[in-house]
Amino acid sequence: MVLPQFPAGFRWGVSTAAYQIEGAVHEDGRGPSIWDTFAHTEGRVKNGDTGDVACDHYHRWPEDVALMAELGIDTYRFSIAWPRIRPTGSGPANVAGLDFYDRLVDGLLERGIRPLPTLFHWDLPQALQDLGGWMNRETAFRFADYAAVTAARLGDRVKSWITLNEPIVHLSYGYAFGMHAPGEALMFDALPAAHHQLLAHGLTVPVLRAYGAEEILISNNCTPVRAASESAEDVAAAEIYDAFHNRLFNDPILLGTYPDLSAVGLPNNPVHVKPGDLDIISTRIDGLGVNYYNPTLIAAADAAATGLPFDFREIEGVVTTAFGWPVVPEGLTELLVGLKARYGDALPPITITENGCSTADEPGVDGAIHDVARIDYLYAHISALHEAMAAGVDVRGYLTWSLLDNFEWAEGYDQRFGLVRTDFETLKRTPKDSYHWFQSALIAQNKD
Ligand code: IFM
Repeated sequence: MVLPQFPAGFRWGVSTAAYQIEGAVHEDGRGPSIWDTFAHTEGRVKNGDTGDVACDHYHRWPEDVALMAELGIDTYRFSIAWPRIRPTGSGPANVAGLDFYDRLVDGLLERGIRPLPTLFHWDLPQALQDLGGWMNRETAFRFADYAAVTAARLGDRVKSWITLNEPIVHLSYGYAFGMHAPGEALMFDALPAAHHQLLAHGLTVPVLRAYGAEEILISNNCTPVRAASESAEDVAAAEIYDAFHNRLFNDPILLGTYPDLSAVGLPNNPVHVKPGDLDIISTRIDGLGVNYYNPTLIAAADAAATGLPFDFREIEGVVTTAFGWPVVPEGLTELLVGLKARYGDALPPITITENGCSTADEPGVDGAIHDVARIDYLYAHISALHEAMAAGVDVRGYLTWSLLDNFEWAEGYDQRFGLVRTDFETLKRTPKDSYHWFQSALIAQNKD
């Protein structure tokens, strides 16, 4: 399975997130985050798993960086734990927390790997949640403060930043439906948490530039939305879902406007949007991070029964991952071509900041992990990405989720997304077959 050739300078990498891999939750002055609280609340996470130890990356990062160097990637996307830097969400910075990321950044640069930190991957300091979390407008300003102290320390070496990871997932799972921390089930009343995340993003862009950032992105989870039938009801429901999942976070940033949500009875000028906010939110960025996993099939729903104006339908006739997610590589081409059609010149260059699959892989009798399904998945999705580029979409890099099997949020340690197996008893890392395949693919890409 030989990949098509990508342009010189195309970036290849892996992505991770702090709470999912670091562990060491009580070390060096780190404060509690909403995920510590949530995971330690009975019944919230499968098997009672927590991120207390995770992959112990906090201590084993040199081994992990060595694995990345051996893999041959040029970019590593990780997240910085806000509660390590500002343990109570505001007040003085925790120097030991900054020291950790300082060492990691130096370790990456020594190996020729570009650090690409995300400033928020869902681990809000619990102290800020106690004041309302993202429902409170003030959190946006606390985020910009935290970004400033972090960039002041790392900005001489870190030139590329991601502000937020998947604000739609944090909004919907965390604040609307309650399946993730902080566990609020506010349904449409959660919308201020969307706006305040967007405001945090916009406020942070000039802060990062002031500390030397050359490239600023946001990572949005995007899905091509398909209607379950051609009926006017299903098509209208699919449009509403598209507005929520994709446009709620892309439109304000790229166009400076919110999608029209009046079809579900929501006001177009809600009180939480203050004059001038959309100008801040639409401050120019240098790239859009796209996290793609699968398309979504939508039918009309009886809102009175479910509380939602759309119904999720299964995509039939396709392979699924261990998570049960449909594997639809051409959905990535469809998504990227669709983004280009929707935003035109307003669309900055794209980096795929996440794409990958969970597989139920166990070591074979030979001790190796033959995760053929992941190799098939990666090959097909990277090829689909190449097709989108051939169709004129400007894509600059591909980062797979994830380097290591890790803490998969409410699923605990049950879903394995890594190129490298983590034994959660011994914390031993074992590169899987997909790691070796990706390594050979990168050698082939870089042969000239
Ligand atoms: O593990 C998550 C990640 O934190 C955010 N994007 C999706 C991944 C797989 O569910």
